[in-house]
Amino acid sequence: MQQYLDLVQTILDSGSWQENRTGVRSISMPGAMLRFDLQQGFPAITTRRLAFKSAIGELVGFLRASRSAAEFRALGCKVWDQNANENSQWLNNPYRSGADDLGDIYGVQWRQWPAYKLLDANNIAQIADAQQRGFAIIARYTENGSEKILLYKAIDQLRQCLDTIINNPADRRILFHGWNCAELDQMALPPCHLLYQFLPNTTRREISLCLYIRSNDVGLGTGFNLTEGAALLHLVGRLTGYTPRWFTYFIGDAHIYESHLPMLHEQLTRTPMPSPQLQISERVPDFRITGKYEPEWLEKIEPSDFSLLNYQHHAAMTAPMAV
Ligand code: UFP
Repeated sequence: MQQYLDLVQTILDSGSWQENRTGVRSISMPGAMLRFDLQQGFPAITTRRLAFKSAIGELVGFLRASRSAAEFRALGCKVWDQNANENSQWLNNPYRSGADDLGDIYGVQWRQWPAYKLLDANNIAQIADAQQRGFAIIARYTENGSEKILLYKAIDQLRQCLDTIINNPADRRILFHGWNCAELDQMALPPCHLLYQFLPNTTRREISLCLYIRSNDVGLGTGFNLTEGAALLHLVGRLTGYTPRWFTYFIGDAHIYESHLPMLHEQLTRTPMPSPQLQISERVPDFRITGKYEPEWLEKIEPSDFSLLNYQHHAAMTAPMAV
């Protein structure tokens, strides 16, 4: 994980101080990229202890479209508690439905992106096409003398990605997006990691992932987000019969909060240790062994299905999260 330390050093050397909504200043740098060959190991931070179980719990919550901090806690991840129950903007948001509610965050968009179509009632071809794609008619009304039909569908973007990896792996459109502009006002936090693109290589039976993060807290967030992205790529590879290979991680605003500086300065004095390996439990079917495509494992997966083998790391350290 020298790459992580290099990123920290580059931000310290070339970034500049910026104010932001959290009230904790940060040193920020526009644009950064990390790239990992997952065949060389799992991109776990080793210069302090990674909260692996918490990161995996969060990923599993996203896979289940969780929208409650209580659900994340039950999965072993406490990072949403503050955003659900202490973030004053969210507490006053009319869409918040009570304690622990997070709104339509990440997983809701990944698995249930709400999609509406408003069509002219006399356009039979469009209506038939939409229905064939799973849209259901939810209302009819007349506007200026012409009849309109409103249709709705919750789009499972992640499931569609897996289906395409199986049925049309040459496709260059295998991606899912978290940035639903129409619903940003209904989320405790607009998504940071927001664009995931899968790139299967049928010749080598390898699959890669490009992930774009608009805003990344390099002290606390990056280690977490790297773990989740790499674990997701491993899981998608298992369910579709591909070996996970390149994980490319793009950051828009790469920043270090002032309160994280002592922790990161200490990490820079430490020598990274060899990367661990990720193991997904045997109960999760390997497409290459069973020959059966079982995407329902996206919801059946449990945090305990992921383990980190041979994880060596320096002493644990922590710093406060800026909320
Ligand atoms: N943040 C991350 N990764 C995440 C996540 C949040 O780094 O997965 F959900 C950090 C980035 C930033 C803050 O420091 O949380 C979000 O604030 P903003 O929306 O103002 O960018």
